[in-house]
Parts: sequence; structure tokens; C-alpha cells
Amino acid sequence: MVIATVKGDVHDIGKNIVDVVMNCNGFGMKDLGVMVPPERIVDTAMESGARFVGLSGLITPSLGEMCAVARLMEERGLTIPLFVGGAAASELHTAVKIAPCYSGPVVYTRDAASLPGEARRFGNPATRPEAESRLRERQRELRERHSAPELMSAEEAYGRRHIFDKSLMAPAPTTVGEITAEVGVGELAAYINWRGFFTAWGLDASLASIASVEGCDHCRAQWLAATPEKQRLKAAEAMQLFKEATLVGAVSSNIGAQIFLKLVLAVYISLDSHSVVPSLSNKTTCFPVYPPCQKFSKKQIFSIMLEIFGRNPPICAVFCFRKGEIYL
Ligand code: B12
Repeated sequence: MVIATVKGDVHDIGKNIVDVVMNCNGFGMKDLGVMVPPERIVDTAMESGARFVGLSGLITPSLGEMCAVARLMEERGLTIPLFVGGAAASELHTAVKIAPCYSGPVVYTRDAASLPGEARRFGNPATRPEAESRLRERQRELRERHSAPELMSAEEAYGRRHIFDKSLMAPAPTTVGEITAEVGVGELAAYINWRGFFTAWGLDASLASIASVEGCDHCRAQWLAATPEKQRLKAAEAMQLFKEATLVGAVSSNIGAQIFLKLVLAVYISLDSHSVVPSLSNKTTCFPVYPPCQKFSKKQIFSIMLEIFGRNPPICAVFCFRKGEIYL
């Protein structure tokens, strides 16, 4: 076998492995080294009566060089198997680009270790026809799959267009920018992302499943019993925190009209910018929440609050809108 790393490519580690593996399997090898032009590869193969040519290529331009070698082998009337490998080569590229340039078999081999077996199959006149017909069938399939699908007519494409149901569209906002809305705590409770709270409290966010346990203490006890034993202490802590937090919510919503949160609708800005925070006025009624915002640490949030409200800040709710959820 004549083996070479193609023109323009200096990588030779893989090629050397191929050389060693083939030698160990009893194949006579002629290694031409790296950066070998097509003429030299094909001339050597013809002069030495090689039974195979092996090409290695690890950089993208080497793929073009492999095609050049295949074309030259075709021009010179060779029909011996051409093996290609190296990180740049692939079965698909071999089928689509290299094989059509040469009438002999062009075989992509991923691993040096499988080359002796392949070489035996393609080198033995008894097994070559079957190996070759399987290879050609497989490469035909790959080319077909790769070829561009037939284009449909403009009429057909137009007929398949998506028709928007305008009745489902959200109404356009009447005002652009920041809007202040007064919303009762009770109304907002349903939108609370408890996972965010649990994370902020230093508990596993999965424990937020307690929020979906409705009803009696017995149901909560069942939830607790179902948590893995290792997690049970933390789960009990989570349960208690959740109970207290929802109690605050319930009290607040009972007070009803007197307690409102100033909701800053900053859909695009959320807490990413300081500019949202000053719009919370001093009149804002308090709700003990900590905003688990991605860009601000707890310390930063509190220092912003201090900056705005002075030494005695009310505890404020800041809402971050992200992906349709409300984070408190
Ligand atoms: C080592 C290395 C180098 C060394 C090469 C030393 C040497 N003596 O070979 C040095 C530092 C010189 C080098 C240079 C460059 N490199 Co380089 N290099 C690598 C690296 C890290 C490992 C390659 C390697 O030896 N692998 C181990 C061998 C055993 O694997 P293999 O060659 O694939 O061989 C196996 C099989 O593929 C198969 N096989 C290989 N050949 C053949 C042949 C046949 C016939 C058969 C059947 C099987 C077969 O058998 C082997 C064993 O199973 C790869 C990254 C990577 N992880 O692959 C980048 C990599 C190949 N290099 C890369 C690049 C870009 C370059 C440079 C252009 C960098 C630069 N800007 O200068 C230059 C190349 C210059 C040139 N003109 O060639 C890119 C190529 C990207 C691309 N698609 O084009 C890679 C992928 C890194 C990267 N991710 O960006 N490189």
C-alpha cells in the first residue's frame, strides 16, 4: 500500500499508526510522508504496482486534495481501492465528493485498526465484488439522502402557508414603556414561582413541590413522608417556610384594598437595569420577598433598596418578568 498525508497537510500521527498497523498485519507499506502532491502519490502507486492507495487528511482543505488524487487515479486508468481516513474525512464526504471522481472503490475507514480487514476484503478477488457492491449501494444511499429535496411549486408553498388566527392575538399595549398597576397580593399568589424562593432560601428547588400539595396538614405530612430520608430535615424546614410565607400572603390578601403592591411592568428590562428600581415609590406597601434575580446578588438588591429608601427601607416586592413567569 502506498500511503501519504495529502498535499498541504502536515499531520502524520494517524498515518503512522496506519502504517504500523498494516505492517503488523503483513501488508507491505510505502509511506510517502506528509504534504505529498497527487502526482507523486499516483506515480509511486503505478511504479511500485501498489494494490492499494491510502490517504490521510486532518484539515478541511485535505478533502479537496483527496478528490484531486482520486481524479488523477481515474485519469491514469487505475482501479485499485483507494482508502481515505483522518479526522477531516467522513463516510458522507467520501460518498458525495470523492467516490464519484474515481471508478475504483473509495473506502472511508474511521479507524486504523479496521483497515487490515477492509484491505483484505477489497484485495481478495473472491470477496471484492461483494464488498464493492455493498459499498456502492451504501454510497448511493448516502448521496441520495444528501441531495437537495425537490422544490415544490410556488402555488403549493403558498397553499401551505400558516394562517394566523388574529382573534388569538394579544391586544397591543396602549402605552409603551413602564406602567404602574395596582394588583392585590391574593391575585398574584397564583403566579409565584416558588422554586425561585426555595433557591433563595438555600433549599433545594425541587422541594417547591410542597406548593402543589393542597389542603390539610395530613396531605403535607404525606408529602414529607414521601421525600427521601436524606432530605427529610430540609423538607420539614421547607414545609414550615412555605406555610409561613403563604400565611403572610393570606393575611395580606385579607386586608384587601388596603394592601397593594406597586407592580412595575418592565417586561423587557426586568431587574437587568437599575432604572426599574427607582420607580418603586415610598408608598409601596411591603411584602416580605426577596427577588432571586439572576444578575443581582441578595446583597446588591438590599444595597439598591437602601439607596432608594434610606436607612429604613420598606420591604419591597420587585417583579421580574422572564419567560412569562413572575418572580418575586
Ligand atoms: C497533533 C495535531 C497537530 C500537530 C500535528 C503533529 C503531527 N506530527 O501530526 C501540529 C501541531 C503540527 C498541528 C498543526 C496544525 N493543525 Co492540528 N491537530 C492536531 C490534533 C490535536 C491531533 C491530531 C492527531 O494526531 N490525532 C491522533 C491521530 C491518531 O488521529 P487521526 O489522525 O485522526 O488518525 C486516526 C484515524 O483518523 C485513522 N486515520 C488517519 N489517517 C488515516 C488514513 C487512512 C488511509 C485510514 C484508513 C485511516 C486513517 O486512523 C488513526 C487511528 O485510528 C488535532 C485535533 C484532534 N483532536 O484531532 C488538531 C487538528 C487536526 N489541527 C487542526 C489545525 C487547524 C491545524 C493547523 C492548521 C493549525 C495552524 N493554524 O497552524 C496546523 C496544520 C498545518 C497544516 N498545513 O497541516 C484542526 C483541523 C481543523 C480543520 N477541520 O481544518 C484540528 C482538528 C484541531 C482543531 N480542532 O481545530 N496539529
